[in-house]
Amino acid sequence: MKIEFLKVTVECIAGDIAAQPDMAAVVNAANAQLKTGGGVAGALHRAAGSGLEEEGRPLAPIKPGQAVITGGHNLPNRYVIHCLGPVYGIDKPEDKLLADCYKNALKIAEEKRIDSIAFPSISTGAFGYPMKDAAEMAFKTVKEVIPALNNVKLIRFVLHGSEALGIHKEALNKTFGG
Ligand code: AR6
Repeated sequence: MKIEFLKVTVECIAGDIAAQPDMAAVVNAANAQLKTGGGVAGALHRAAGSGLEEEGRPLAPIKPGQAVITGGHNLPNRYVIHCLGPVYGIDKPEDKLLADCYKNALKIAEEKRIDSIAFPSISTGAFGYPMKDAAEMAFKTVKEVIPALNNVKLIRFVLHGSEALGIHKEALNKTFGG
């Protein structure tokens, strides 16, 4: 499912964030140390190889809401933008910190003249953020940022499974529809 808003396409698909060869950048749901982990971080680091962790080491630690950029190493993408999402119930205010992840990632993408960027659903796995709330915050933030974008033309959300896709489709409609 996709929508177009001010010449920027926002789409949701089910899939694997580590298998998006048509995207210039993919976003990592990182840990503060920019090391491999479970979920998204595990998938990206496995596919990228050890060079991703090596490049991340001098950039760590990062804070909740922050984003940093590295190369894609063995991934099919030129860049990885690493965001540290808030741990739900611990890093507060969660909604602002989650919005900061999307804002800061898109800001970096814009600065690097990246035209296509794929996000996972940050914080909704190990970090426990309820997915419906996270999806609504993600799209609200994207909608706010789009008017300032000149280079980014495609923003893709890559969701793990059909339930996650359904939640995101509904939130996308709610945010951009009507
Ligand atoms: N592609 C797309 N989405 C995925 C994939 C994948 N390959 N794998 C999982 N998801 P998480 P967080 C979904 O835990 O909550 C890590 O271990 C998953 O179902 O990756 O921000 C790090 O090291 C969920 O909806 O990220 C950190 O310590 C969403 O992606 C911590 O976990 C995010 O799940 C970050 O936790």
